[in-house]
Amino acid sequence: MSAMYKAEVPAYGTLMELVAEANAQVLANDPRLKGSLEDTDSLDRISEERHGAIRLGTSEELSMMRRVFAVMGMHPVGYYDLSTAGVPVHATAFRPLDAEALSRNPFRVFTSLLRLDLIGDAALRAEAERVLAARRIFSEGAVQLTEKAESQSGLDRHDADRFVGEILETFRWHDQACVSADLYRRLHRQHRLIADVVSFKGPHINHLTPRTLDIDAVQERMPARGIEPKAVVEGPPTRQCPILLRQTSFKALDEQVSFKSDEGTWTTGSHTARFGEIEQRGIALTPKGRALYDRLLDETRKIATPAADGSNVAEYRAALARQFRSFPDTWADIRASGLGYFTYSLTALGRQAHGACAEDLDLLLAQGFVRFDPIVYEDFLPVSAAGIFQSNLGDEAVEAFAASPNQQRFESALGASVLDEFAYYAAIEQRSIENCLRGLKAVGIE
Ligand code: OOG
Ligand code: NI
Repeated sequence: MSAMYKAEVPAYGTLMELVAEANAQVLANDPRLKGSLEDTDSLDRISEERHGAIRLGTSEELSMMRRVFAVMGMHPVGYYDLSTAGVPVHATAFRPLDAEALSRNPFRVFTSLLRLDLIGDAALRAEAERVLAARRIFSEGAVQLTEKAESQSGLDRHDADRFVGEILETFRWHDQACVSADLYRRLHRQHRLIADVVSFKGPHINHLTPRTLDIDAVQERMPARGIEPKAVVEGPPTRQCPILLRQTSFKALDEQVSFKSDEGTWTTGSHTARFGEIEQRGIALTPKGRALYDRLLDETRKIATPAADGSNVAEYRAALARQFRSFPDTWADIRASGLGYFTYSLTALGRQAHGACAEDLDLLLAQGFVRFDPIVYEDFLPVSAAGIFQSNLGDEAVEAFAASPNQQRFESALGASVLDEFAYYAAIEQRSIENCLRGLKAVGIE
């Protein structure tokens, strides 16, 4: 998919080069970071994609997509409602779940489902529904191999290769629209995103996102390489202890497409959908930490809401930095205030310790028997996601829909429930604590 996307969107290839350069520079300047990444991540894959995104039109497409991702060990985590931000979709992210699976495949797909129920114009809604109902986004082969994987719990090497080839077709770009220029225009006038989802044969991957070790550097260097970044980096400000997720993108490109007229002739037009993004991840926050994050971000945006034209970037950045001074910025403080999730493990000392009280974690930490490390946030942020959507849907003002999250409806379309991300991180933390305590008991500490 990466190779396909680079070939289709050359600016994305340039972004990948920029990321690789910036990452190499960070590693050259910081041998300690390099050492720790060597221990925990595969360094040779450091600059590779960590996520991508697609937008689906119907519940049938979403539930089939869930089955397809399940074949690849990717499962729906989290529910994101973007209606309040003026984007008529709700979403989840498909991703591997446990640490081992994530280290083999750290790739996620942010998957949105269009909400035609938020569209006021009933006639247009019916027309869009009709177009969507007629399309098939999966090849016969993809469906057959998915069924085969389900019935025999997996695929052999040969079938797995065929499966990847078939599924890749679903994510491919089609420059021939399946609607007329007139219908495209009407959908577009209703909302650009509706035109993007309804007008084409399939849910083209709309961006891929490599991991960067220095998002500020890449953001700054984009213009010199001829790519136009969105106005601001989404998420928390630059910090000593990174939290959650920071992301930015280059603006979607105008691409040539063609529309079919009733007489069967093709007319040329253009469509803006595809872009490139970069991300940098930090610690997963507890509900308390997340509430603090949401409050500080909200206060920042009351002072300065980032304007699409970049006119108040300096003001927004200053407000963000100022507000986030109230978010503790050492791992010890973040832990002590119960704001973040950590894994705990026995130190060399702990592995041979005698005479400690094995129930008091704080004491064990103070005695140097146990250490703690931040758990990386593997999910997404609705306000940031809305910012990424917006900057790639054009710069005109957006109407906000009334808040109408509907997780139940999303899950019924999906045909499964989504995993609660907080429960997921809490369980990893809890398991690590239990392992530590068991380890201490094993060396005779009660
Ligand atoms: C998805 C935007 C959300 C992210 O990184 O938060 C996203 C889209 O534009 O379809 O990918
Ligand atoms: Ni993204």
